[in-house]
Amino acid sequence: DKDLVLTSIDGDTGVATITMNQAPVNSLSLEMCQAITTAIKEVESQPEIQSLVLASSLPGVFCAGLDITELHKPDEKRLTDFWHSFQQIYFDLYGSRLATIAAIAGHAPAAGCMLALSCDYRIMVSGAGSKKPSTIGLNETKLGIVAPSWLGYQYIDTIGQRQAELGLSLGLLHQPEQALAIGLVDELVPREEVLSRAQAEAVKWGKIPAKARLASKMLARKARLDHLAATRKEDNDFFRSFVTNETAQKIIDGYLQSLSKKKS
Ligand code: CO8
Repeated sequence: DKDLVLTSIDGDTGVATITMNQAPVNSLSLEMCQAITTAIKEVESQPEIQSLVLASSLPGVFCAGLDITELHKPDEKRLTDFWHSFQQIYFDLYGSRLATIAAIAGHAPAAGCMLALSCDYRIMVSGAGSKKPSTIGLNETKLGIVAPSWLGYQYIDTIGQRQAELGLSLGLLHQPEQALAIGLVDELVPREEVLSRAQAEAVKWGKIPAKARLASKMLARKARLDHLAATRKEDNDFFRSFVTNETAQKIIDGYLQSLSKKKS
């Protein structure tokens, strides 16, 4: 069995790196969500580790978002488990005691953007000189689906109400320079520097006194995390009824076909 996620720890700096490793696009299947959660928990269980980089082993993609095949003609039980495991990443990553740095060296649409938003700091590959720059954003509305409220609030809390309203309503996927301009990412660097810059940034964050750093993070995030914890089941019920609806199924079916036709 291939590892969906690879974890490494730099013995000198104490920085952990979790690398998503599911070709072709690191889409979030049930198993991928579970593997990410397991990896975060394993790192967190090591008290000497203070910071974590989230990266991708794929050259042009950070994470393509939810695995759309999970949403297509789903089995009810699996769909429930799937959404539960996606919510779990939000709890584990957005609420992590670790300082978390996203190394975004490729596309990060929808739930891929959610992974980045769940980190404390985002470093993205620059678009300069690239014919097909990577993009990041919440494109759900373009697909006729809607981001869950907790993801919408991560967006609002990060880039502010106006930019989030525009981005969510229009389903915008931002090129790197634009993502930097609206505060969706914090830094742009050339492709070959994304990982090393993220690891260096993780060293810096790891040196901040951990209790004070975590308390500050929770100041901004705890109410959101508590809200989802209190409404987790309703959120799952809403998701299932939305996705299993006939109209949504038609959209998902069409989108899957358009994705796999793209190549030919
Ligand atoms: N899920 C499953 N398979 C996917 C996905 C995905 N999200 N994305 C791509 N694939 C598949 C393609 O179908 C293709 O398969 P095949 O080789 O069999 O034809 C393969 O991966 C490679 O894809 P591409 O050729 O498109 O790869 P590129 O490197 O050219 O492009 C991109 C990479 C830019 C990531 C592109 O694949 C893309 O745009 N993917 C779709 C991204 C997207 O729209 N994701 C949204 C997912 S929905 C989501 O996350 C919503 C969260 C909230 C949902 C709430 C619901 C109620």
